[in-house]
Amino acid sequence: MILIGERINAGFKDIGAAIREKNPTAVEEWAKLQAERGADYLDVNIGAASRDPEDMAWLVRTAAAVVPTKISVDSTKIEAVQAGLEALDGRGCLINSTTADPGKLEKLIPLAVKHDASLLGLAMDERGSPQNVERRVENAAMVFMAAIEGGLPPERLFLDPILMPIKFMQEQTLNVLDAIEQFTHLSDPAPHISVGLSNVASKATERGRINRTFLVMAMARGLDAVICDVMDDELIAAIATAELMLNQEIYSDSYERAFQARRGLRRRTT
Ligand code: THG
Repeated sequence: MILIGERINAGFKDIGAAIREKNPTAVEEWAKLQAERGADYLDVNIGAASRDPEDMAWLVRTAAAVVPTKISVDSTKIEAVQAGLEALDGRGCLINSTTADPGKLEKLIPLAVKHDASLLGLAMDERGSPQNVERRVENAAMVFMAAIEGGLPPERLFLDPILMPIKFMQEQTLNVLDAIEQFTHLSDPAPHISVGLSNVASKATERGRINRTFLVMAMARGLDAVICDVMDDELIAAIATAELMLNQEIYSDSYERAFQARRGLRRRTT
């Protein structure tokens, strides 16, 4: 699994305040904590409240200064994405995200190519969030074809079927699982398939259990990347175990430690 740490997001109070005050402390701390837990990418999101691309440049620079981890530049605004990419030092990064909207594709695909970045495409379009499997597959296929034509190979493309809160849109959870499986048939090798995991448990009780259970089910259908709370040890253990079930890793009695070692995972002793 490709793990993308969700925590540097203005939706969290400490990060929102850090951005407003340009105080790097909380951002640096969460960058280090998530990197220590083996995150492959740090998702960096300035939130809906900020319109200023310079906020994204600051947030990316602040996180990237303290860890070598790749950055997922998360914004719906093209100007903010561009500012984030320009603030980076050429390390691998992920543009999060485009939609199937042709106006976005024609700007963001060349931007990904220019910066050697990967690109995440949400399976939605100008008409909004998809309510069924067919619309998700249609939008994902649109992103996929535009990416290939634009020079981005499947290995640099992530498709996101748009996971919604089970509390409010219960029937969409199953649609997301079906869409994931459909996405795996787009090409061989398939593009990466990713979700924003914590969406599913939004406003629910038992958030941890809902997140963990959905993730394992989604891995069985072909999910190979996830934006999630990498500090959740039970979630990480479930991922390590699911990788065994899917025959992606060889069984050993110490498979959890092997998983952690592969990721260079360290625990803080202080
Ligand atoms: N797809 C893609 N990118 C995404 C998402 C997605 N980026 C943002 C989001 N969705 C993924 N990140 C989060 C981060 C936090 C939460 C959910 C998704 C979250 N926050 C708490 C809540 O909503 O209850 C509130 C935070 C707090 O405790 O203050 O759950 O789907 N490509």
